[in-house]
Amino acid sequence: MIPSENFASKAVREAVGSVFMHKYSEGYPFKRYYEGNYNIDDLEELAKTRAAELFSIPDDWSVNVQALSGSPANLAVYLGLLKPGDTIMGMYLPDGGHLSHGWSYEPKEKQNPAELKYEGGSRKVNVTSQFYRSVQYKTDPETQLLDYDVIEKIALDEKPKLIVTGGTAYPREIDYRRMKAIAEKAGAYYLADIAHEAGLVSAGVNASPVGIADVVTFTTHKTLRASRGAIILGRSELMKQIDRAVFPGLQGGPHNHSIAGIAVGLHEAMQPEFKVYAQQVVTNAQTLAKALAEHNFSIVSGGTDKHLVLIDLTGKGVFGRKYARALDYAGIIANMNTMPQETRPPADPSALRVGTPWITTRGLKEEHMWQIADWMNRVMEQVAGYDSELEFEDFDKRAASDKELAGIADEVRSLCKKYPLEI
Ligand code: DSN
Repeated sequence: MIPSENFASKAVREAVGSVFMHKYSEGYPFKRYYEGNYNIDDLEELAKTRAAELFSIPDDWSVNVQALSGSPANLAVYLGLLKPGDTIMGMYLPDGGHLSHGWSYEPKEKQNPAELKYEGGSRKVNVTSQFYRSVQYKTDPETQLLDYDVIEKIALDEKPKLIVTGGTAYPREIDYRRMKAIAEKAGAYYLADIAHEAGLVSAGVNASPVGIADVVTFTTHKTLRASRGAIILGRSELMKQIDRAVFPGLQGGPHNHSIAGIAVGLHEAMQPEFKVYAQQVVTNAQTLAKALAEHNFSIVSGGTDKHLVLIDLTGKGVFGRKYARALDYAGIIANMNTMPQETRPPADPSALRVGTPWITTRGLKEEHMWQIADWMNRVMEQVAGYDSELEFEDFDKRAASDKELAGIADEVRSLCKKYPLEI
């Protein structure tokens, strides 16, 4: 139930394991540095054409399918459009942003919750904070939503060269038109990173930033359910520089087998059944959020518009790290996560993140979300009874031999057997 994961079809997996893995093809279609690339040229063109069609790009936009994954895709956009030292502005990582949106921090820094701008710290853990100056916007402390007036004020004060939206744990839709207007006022490029929701956007279940933002990046293996990789869509006049940043700026030969898997996955996402799947992903996540709330779990932002649910565990006494491990012993794989107004360390944060892309691929529907919420509640009730002072290693040992958790794992296994992964 990790929201950034999915299970790709046999056809996608066969494409990734195909002979396309053997060929070097530095360059772009029909302009390669190596001979023997006729089939590779056709393959890359096919992937680009399918991406353009699926995401309905305007005539003056173009596509790059060579970036190896989401972080390299974002880095290519920065390398193509910015100079080292320019200011980028993204969402604060603990509120749900992404490392590649300029993350750095100061160890043991106490955050002032009322301060909605974050200027980073000396630990420039991501390359994007080493090469660029980074300022970040936080979510509103009350609503846990983006506050566009605050973002506008920060943008006008800081005059970033590029503003980026998107991330890994923000469960709500983003107002792309408002963000573009803010970027224009501040004189910034606007990059919409839709890695998490690309499949939902392609299916029309979530709004699309294509044609609104200047550039759109996304990974291809999350809700989009293709193979691992990334796609960059953007205004053609900018894509010239971004293409050069991908190759030769950051990479050598593209991973043609990944591009093959992407081309197959894009074809699958064009089928009517994928739209049904994408809608069910969101319906399942919304049902899960509702069912968890009925078990007195606090849901960040009160719900979800997408495929993921962020659970605030501060009222439960068992936080993300221990709860995720206990769920694992009960057959439910999720991940610990930070949350808005986070006060705990990233390695032992306050929240748990769950998602529905993979379980929906299995065929699970609303009634199963109630069952899963019930299991998650039973796990919480069980481990809330442990001594709260237990160190993680001792907690782990106790959970590993907990018969209640093992019993839930048996129930999970029998549901999974009824809904095998066989697309
Ligand atoms: N690692 C991804 C996630 O889990 O959200 C983002 O890159």
